[in-house]
Order: sequence, then structure tokens, then C-alpha cells
Amino acid sequence: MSELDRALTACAENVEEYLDRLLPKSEMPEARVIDAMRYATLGGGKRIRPFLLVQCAGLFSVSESRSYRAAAALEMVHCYSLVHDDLPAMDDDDMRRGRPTVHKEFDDATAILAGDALLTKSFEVLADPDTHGNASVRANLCLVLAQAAGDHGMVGGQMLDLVAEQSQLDIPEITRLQRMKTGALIAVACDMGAIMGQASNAARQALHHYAHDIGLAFQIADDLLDVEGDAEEVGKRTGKDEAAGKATFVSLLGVERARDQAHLLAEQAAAHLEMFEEKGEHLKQLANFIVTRRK
Ligand code: GRG
Repeated sequence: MSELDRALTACAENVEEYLDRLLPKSEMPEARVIDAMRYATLGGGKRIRPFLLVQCAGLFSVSESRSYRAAAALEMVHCYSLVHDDLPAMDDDDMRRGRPTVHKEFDDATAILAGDALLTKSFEVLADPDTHGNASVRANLCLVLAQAAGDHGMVGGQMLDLVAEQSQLDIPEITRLQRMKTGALIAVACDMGAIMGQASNAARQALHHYAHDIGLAFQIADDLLDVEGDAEEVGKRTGKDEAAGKATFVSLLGVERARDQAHLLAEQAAAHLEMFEEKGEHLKQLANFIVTRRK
């Protein structure tokens, strides 16, 4: 196991523990929605966004007890997006993270409610003084996450994706769509870490550039997995883009050029971290992991 693998595994275990604590089981009559929230968040996922947040916060010596709360909050937003994306009205998927999707395990209405409750729970956690002692830092965390998750970010990108089913996008249009749909949440992970660490403008800017590049590299890697990946290994249905006739980086550039582009972005991303010296090592390694991952 590489040093990065060990760090990712330790992060995933911590995220699991914080999510478990922040989403306690209940005996109340509404327990079903909590069960669905736990099902959606626990026991799976690479936890890349939490890893980014905790690593970036670590550059500024933020305590892990705080950064993992924010990381769990961010993962809740990511999981909500997956639950809603899998619904019959959207991608209509039966399998996610190697097991039945939330609406298959529960039902559509419960999946909608679980997604809604995860989104709001995330902001409840961020606004709690346990997440940061400084109220303006907490407000800023809520602001940037709302901007990244909403109509200017992930939701807007998802809308563009649905609209694009009626048209063939070109590379600049796909880049904008993906920056919103996938890139915004990846970028905000780094920004939240910087905000928690009350980083200098220069440091925040460097992380912003890093996040920008890995966000796009992540999406190209996701497109490649959709074409080349094995559903069992990836943990979800593959070949979806081609079946839907969707233009992607891979369909427009071809496999080889898309892969080269992803690797170039990963190298470029790592180069933005020079100012952090060896403290940025895990983040540099993550850029490479993102483009070589098999799931
Ligand atoms: C429904 C509001 C709403 C948004 C949906 C993010 C998203 C927008 C949909 C997910 C569908 C998808 C395949 C997006 C492409 C990249 C992506 C976000 C993949 C899943 O993220 P990973 O690989 O998943 O980090 P794990 O399971 O490891 O957490």
C-alpha cells in the first residue's frame, strides 16, 4: 500500500466515524429518512472531497476534529447529489457504490427526502460552533458551499447536462458544464480547507488553481471509466454516455487524447502546490491518483 493509499484509507475511516456520529440512528417515527441518509452516506465512496478538504486545512494546521466535521458536511452534499442523480427522473440508476441505489433500497419519495435532509444537515453542521470558533469563518463556509452546490454550481451543471440531451455540446460547452456539475464541489473542498485555515490570498489562490485543474482531470477520468471501466470494479453502470449519445471529453477527443489531457492537467495541478513544499505532497499524489484510478 502506498503512502497515499494509507492516507486515503485513514481519511475514509475518519469520515465514516464523523458521518456516523452526525447522523445518529433514531427510534422516532421518522427514523426511515435517517436510515436512508445513513445508507446514502456510510460504507462506501472514495471520499476524495473530504480528503481534499482535510489535506488543504492541514496545510494551515487546522485541527482534524474541526476539519473532519466540515469534510463530513461536504460529503453529505456530494451524497445527496448522487441520491437525486440516481432517481428515475434523472439518471435512473439501480447500482451505486456497488450496491442498490437509495430509491431501490427504500423508495423514490424516501430517496428525495433523504437527499433534501442531507443537504440541509450539511449546513447545520457547518453553522455549528464545533466546526469553527470564528463565526465569520462559519458563515463563509456556508456561503462558498451554497454557491458551489446551487444554481451557479452543481445544480446548474446538472441542469445543463439535462438540457444537453437535446443537443451536441462542443469542448468549451462541456468544459463549462463539467466545471459546474463536478468541478465546483471539488474546488470548494479546497477552498473550505483554506477558509478554515484563514489562509493568505496567495495560498488560497494556489489551491484554487490546483482544484480547477484536478476538477477537470477528475471528470475526464470519469468519462474514461465510463468507456473503459468494468461495472463491477467501478461500482456503477458504465457505458452510459455512449448509450445516451452524450458528447463527452472522450467522445470528442478520443481515448488517447483525453487521457493525455487528464495527465497534463494532473501535472499542472501539482505544479501549483510548490509554495507548500513537502506539506503539499499528499495533494500532489492525489492529482496523479485521480487520473489513474480504476473506480
Ligand atoms: C442531482 C443536484 C444533482 C446533482 C447531480 C454530481 C452529480 C450532479 C451527479 C453525479 C453523476 C456523475 C456520474 C457525475 C460525474 C462525476 C461524479 C460526481 C462521480 C461520482 O463521484 P465519485 O467518483 O464517487 O467521487 P464516490 O462514490 O467515490 O463518492
